[in-house]
Amino acid sequence: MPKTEILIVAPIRPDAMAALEETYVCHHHYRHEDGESFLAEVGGRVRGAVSIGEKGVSAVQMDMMPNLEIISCFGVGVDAIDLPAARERSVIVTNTPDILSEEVADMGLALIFMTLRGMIEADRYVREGRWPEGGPFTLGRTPRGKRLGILGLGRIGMELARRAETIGMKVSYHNRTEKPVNYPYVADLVELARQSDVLALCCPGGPATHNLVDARVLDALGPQGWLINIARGSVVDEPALIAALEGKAIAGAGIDVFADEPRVPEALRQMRNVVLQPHMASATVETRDAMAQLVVDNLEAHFAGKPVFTRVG
Ligand code: NAP
Ligand code: 8YV
Repeated sequence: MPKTEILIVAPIRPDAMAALEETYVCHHHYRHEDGESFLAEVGGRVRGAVSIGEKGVSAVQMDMMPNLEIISCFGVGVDAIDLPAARERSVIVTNTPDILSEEVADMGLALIFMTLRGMIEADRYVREGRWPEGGPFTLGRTPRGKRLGILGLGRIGMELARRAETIGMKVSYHNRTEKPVNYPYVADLVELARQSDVLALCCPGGPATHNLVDARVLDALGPQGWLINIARGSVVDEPALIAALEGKAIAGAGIDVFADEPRVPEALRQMRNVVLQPHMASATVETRDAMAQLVVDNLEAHFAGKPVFTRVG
């Protein structure tokens, strides 16, 4: 029987790629400068696509793959996939929830520490040999006793909440709907920011959350407040964030995700009260391997005529 043909929008982990190569004819979209011409050439034969959170699959690309049955996404966030277009075309979309939640929450906690304790700046202080002359480094702030507001108390938000509790933070949250949890629910995001010392973003990206964190939210967070973003860059009005940091309307920020990745505004890169990470909250060998295996498993289940493991929607 001829092998099923799939599109690889972006490569995933080596073992998973080897498994995909063995089972399918893989068309490597990312290897082609002119991806559209490449898709025009192979798209008609493609029945499955592997993509990653940052790249997704557009409606135009789906149109170029009229026999597409499934998009298996490496990542839990599917905001880059045109979901309505997939639904219209009866294309199944799968993602990689749960298995990355703890890793991503760890990054949230690490960003809280690194930001409040000024650890990256302190590291520079030592490396640049400024310690002998400069003496003790500027004191940081403790997270203990501080109020953590979580925007998006889902799988990742809950893991962050648990971690924050263990270091003595007081957690409250905002979602569109209240959850049966012991953390106080705040129905209004501006109010949550007002009641928080640290505001951590853990919600999905996409149109519903676009620029949800704007100047009003940042003003409410206030000059003693920190913003942590492990969600998506699109959730924050980035120019407003830069203005808030420059004007000391907030104290600092720890940011893993940006509006136009991998480009990060020069202004943010120059700030000393900001900790920046290159979208790597889930980026450990163990977690990325588990995510990649789930991508493979979802494809395998689908093409074996079985239900997929983690269908979106
Ligand atoms: P999840 O379990 O679906 O949780 C999302 C939470 O956000 C839910 O509690 C949801 O509650 C809330 N939410 C959704 N839309 C909202 C809105 N418009 N306003 C307020 N709250 C809203 O998702 P998850 O698995 O925790 O993942 C969350 C997101 O983290 C992903 O979608 C992805 O963008 C991001 N992520 C980032 C990285 C990274 O590398 N930095 C890694 C993994 C995931 P309601 O439905 O009640 O509103
Ligand atoms: C990954 C993510 O960076 O799961 C997500 O939504 O953003 C991250 O885990 C990405 O999807 C894989 O490149």
